[in-house]
Amino acid sequence: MHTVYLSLGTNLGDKEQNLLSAITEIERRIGSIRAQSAFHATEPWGFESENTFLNAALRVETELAPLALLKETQQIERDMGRTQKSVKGKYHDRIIDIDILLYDDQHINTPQLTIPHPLMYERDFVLIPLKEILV
Ligand code: PH2
Ligand code: MG
Ligand code: MG
Repeated sequence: MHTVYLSLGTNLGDKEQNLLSAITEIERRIGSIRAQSAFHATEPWGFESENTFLNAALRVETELAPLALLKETQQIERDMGRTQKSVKGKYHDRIIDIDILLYDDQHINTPQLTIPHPLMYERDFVLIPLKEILV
């Protein structure tokens, strides 16, 4: 069993419902949620938008290997209606974003996946929820 920390973010539609739906799908398809932060209203970071965010962090126990976990989080994003992906630091408004922050104490550097998440230490919208649940 592996311990992973995920960051969730949304700035379109019913944001609270988007986080709740993502959490339900994560529990169903990825593993047991061991801890959940509060939902934090945050300003867009790294791009301009009139749509503010709701962000949260989760600690999850999963059997999935890192790339299988990535596939599952991306599938949940698509199933919830996300279309555009961020490319080269160009961000877009989104229904849901699920990012893998930490996977046990592993360091992973592949073209598809970098863990720990390379920008997490620069982002208060990640660090503040994460701090609530980090053990
Ligand atoms: N996600 C981004 C870029 N900027 N800003 C906030 N407040 N919350 C996010 O989740 C977020 C962001 C890229 O995924
Ligand atoms: Mg992201
Ligand atoms: Mg993402």
